[in-house]
Amino acid sequence: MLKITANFDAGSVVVNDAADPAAIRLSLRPDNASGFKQWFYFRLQGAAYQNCVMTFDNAAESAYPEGWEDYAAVASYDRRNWFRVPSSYENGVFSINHTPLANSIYYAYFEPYSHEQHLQLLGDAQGSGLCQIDDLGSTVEGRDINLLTIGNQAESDLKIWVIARQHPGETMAEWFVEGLLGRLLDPQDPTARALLDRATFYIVPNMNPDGSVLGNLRTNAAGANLNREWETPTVEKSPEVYFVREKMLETGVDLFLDIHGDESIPFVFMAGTEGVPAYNPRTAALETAFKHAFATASPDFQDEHGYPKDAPGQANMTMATAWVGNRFDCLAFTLEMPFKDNHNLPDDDFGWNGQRSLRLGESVLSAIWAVSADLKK
Ligand code: GEM
Ligand code: ZN
Repeated sequence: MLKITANFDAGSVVVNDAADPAAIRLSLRPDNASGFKQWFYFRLQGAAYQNCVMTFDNAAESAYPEGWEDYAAVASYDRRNWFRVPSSYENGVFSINHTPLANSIYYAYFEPYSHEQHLQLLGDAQGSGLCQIDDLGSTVEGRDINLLTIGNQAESDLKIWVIARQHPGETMAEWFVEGLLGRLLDPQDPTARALLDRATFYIVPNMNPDGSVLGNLRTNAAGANLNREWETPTVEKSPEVYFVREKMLETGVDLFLDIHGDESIPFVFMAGTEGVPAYNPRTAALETAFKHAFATASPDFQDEHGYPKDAPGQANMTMATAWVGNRFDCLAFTLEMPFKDNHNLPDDDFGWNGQRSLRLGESVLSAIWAVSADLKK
């Protein structure tokens, strides 16, 4: 007898019929308070050595239907090691075709990053002795909005802000922060040590802990897409943005990174602030230098594929990178990692995953170091 459940941290699926392993009929579940859907994460029990065909009948209604093209779901027996499983997208139906080798297996849209892992990340960071944890306020459901401050906070320090996972289904963003933090807090790492001599880092590892636990793709518990709240955030609808933005206005910002995942484009890429009013040749030169240094530090980064450039003055100013880059006239990027794989360096077994996100987070410190001497206005 098969059983499919999702009643756990970040679990999300609608089960229509799980009687026949060859015809398991599922649907994508919408975010708790909005229509966005694409994230799924569920447990299948009782199917050892049975060929299972799991179909999502509403995949064409997902937030990014092109995200199913050339995409494969991830699976795990132990919730630590995740691998890609045979998947296909035809006539609006996304299908997973897999024969589990044990009676308990998990399937997900991408390698999860649990709330327990998030709390452990905070604990480990504080345990380094180099990191101060501050509570900036509470989320819609009353979880803590935590800021990690790393550095001497000297008045002359560069203020480097990194936020991640405004969109909770983009779990690669928090894997990335784990990598960045691990290197930044390594007292043996020369780049980290030299950076902390001239910069204080302000890092929010998860901007959307409620949406993460709820198994949402794009919104917080109140149905807000946090990356559209940066012009007029409110404590009621988008406290996560409201309190972080308040703190930024207090500290100032010399460099800003907003870490995301992209459903459709099979590459690692960045989007800058070319469309904001304050954009100028200095920022343009810094963007070029940063991306060159990043591509040198990590063969997983590239600048050929990505989002279309915004026309001058046409940026969406409700987005974090646009609002911060403009308000502080600073270098600011949205960094995107793929739900699929990096086609420049494909891995057929794992695709893009947590560990590659973590290593990219380590590498970004080299790019920050490369431009750090030129960041002060
Ligand atoms: C984007 S992130 C910002 C996109 N920026 C530009 N210049 N197009 C969003 O918020 O919709 C995609 C994502 O969520 O990762
Ligand atoms: Zn995003």
